Amino acid sequence: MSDHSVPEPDVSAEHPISEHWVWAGGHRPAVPRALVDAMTSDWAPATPSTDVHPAASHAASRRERLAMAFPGTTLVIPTGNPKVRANDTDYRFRPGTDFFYLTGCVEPDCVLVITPGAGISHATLYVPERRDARTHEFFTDSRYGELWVGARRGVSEAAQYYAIDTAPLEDLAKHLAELRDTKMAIVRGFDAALDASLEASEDDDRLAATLGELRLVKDEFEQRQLEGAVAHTVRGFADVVRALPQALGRSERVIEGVFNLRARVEGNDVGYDTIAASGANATVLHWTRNDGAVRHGDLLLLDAGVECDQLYTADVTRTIPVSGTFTPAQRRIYELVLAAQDAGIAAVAPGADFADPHDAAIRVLAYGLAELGIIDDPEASLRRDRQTHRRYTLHGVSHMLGLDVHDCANARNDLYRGELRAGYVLTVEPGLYFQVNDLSVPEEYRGIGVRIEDDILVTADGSRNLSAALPREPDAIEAWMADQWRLATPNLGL
Ligand SMILES: [Mn+2]
Repeated sequence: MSDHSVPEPDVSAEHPISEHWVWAGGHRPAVPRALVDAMTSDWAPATPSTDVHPAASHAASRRERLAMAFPGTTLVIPTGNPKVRANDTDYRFRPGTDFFYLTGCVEPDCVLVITPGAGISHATLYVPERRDARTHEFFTDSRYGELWVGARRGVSEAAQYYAIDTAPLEDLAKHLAELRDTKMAIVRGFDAALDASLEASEDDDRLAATLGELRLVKDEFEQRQLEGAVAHTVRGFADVVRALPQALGRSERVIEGVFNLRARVEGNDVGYDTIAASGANATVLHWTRNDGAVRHGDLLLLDAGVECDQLYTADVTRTIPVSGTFTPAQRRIYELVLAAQDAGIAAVAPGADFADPHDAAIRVLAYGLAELGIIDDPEASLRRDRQTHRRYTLHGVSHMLGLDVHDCANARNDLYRGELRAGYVLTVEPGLYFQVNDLSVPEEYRGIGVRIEDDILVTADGSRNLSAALPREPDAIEAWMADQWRLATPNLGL
């Protein structure tokens, strides 16, 4: 017997709402209109916040500086859309870096548009309308509905918090169409629909480059954020040392998990996948599988950084003996890399060339490799047309650091690789990597990988090592590890 008082669902993607039903999408059954009505009524309105984003004034001046480089041009900077991890679940959203730099906004799908004006440019942040209890999506949309994902800032809340004019995202296409006759440039690669809707312009590349170049100098707000990210990272390294006894005989995942816990507790996340490489895995540059065994007698190479809540990331590497004591062979290689890093750090100063720390560190490594009998003639190896030491040094010594771990990548080469200026932050991270099956290396060194990496701020009169709180000298590392083990060991329940 059927109940003829219940109408059949008569909704679809094309007609998502009817008198009796609301379409819920996918395999989900249609939702009764009566339930939607009940779910979207009798909610107290949220109290408007009076908070303003801590970097709002910095973001405004960044927008102004950017606009000055593009007179008469409309600039379109999207943040990007959620990315699918599996079927209907997304990765946690991380805003596009240039967009975030210019707004501080972390909501997905938003687009910043800067239009030229008479003398002064005008910025508008296009924001999706809220799916709060005034809309049926509040309950029927599990990706955006606020019942499912929590309240977010809509058009009016974003205007208040980011101190910028806002407009509904739904109006963007119409507004861009009205600007069709002006020159336009867009940051490509973030929003496929927008990319397709705007004609490619030679200013697109220049816009990306200019943003990379603006981001080279870190203002005081950014420097404080980087200092915070480094401080959290230092704590994460100490956490790892304290947890080492429990990692012994288990996998590098214990190391990764302990560090990443600190990253989530203190910051937004890790700034990049943690490299927790024990033993010969340390010779694999991008070892992020972290599923190898942690053994007594190994060196552990940990390359990890906390990304703070304002998305600036540290990038620090330490190579430490799992047992708490370096073997003589490990110490010999370690001290060589340390000497190279000292020479690299000493070369960081305003007016120096970007390549100076690299050249200084690599020179030390080449001479050290010759002393170890691994290469014959360091001066010959250092010649541009030989470079044989690179079999063991593998990578460059420095990159810029900021919102992206490899920051300012779109800056033009002559500026990125040009003169260092006060406010730049770069890593100095020489390493030596002796593959486990490298017959050109004495047997006692095979399987040893050492990298030491610090984050260096260029100051008006020299440089400051932001990560100096983490010991680098081998004796200091051994003493620091012993100190950590005297403290209570965290019980990971493993
Ligand atoms: Mn690095």
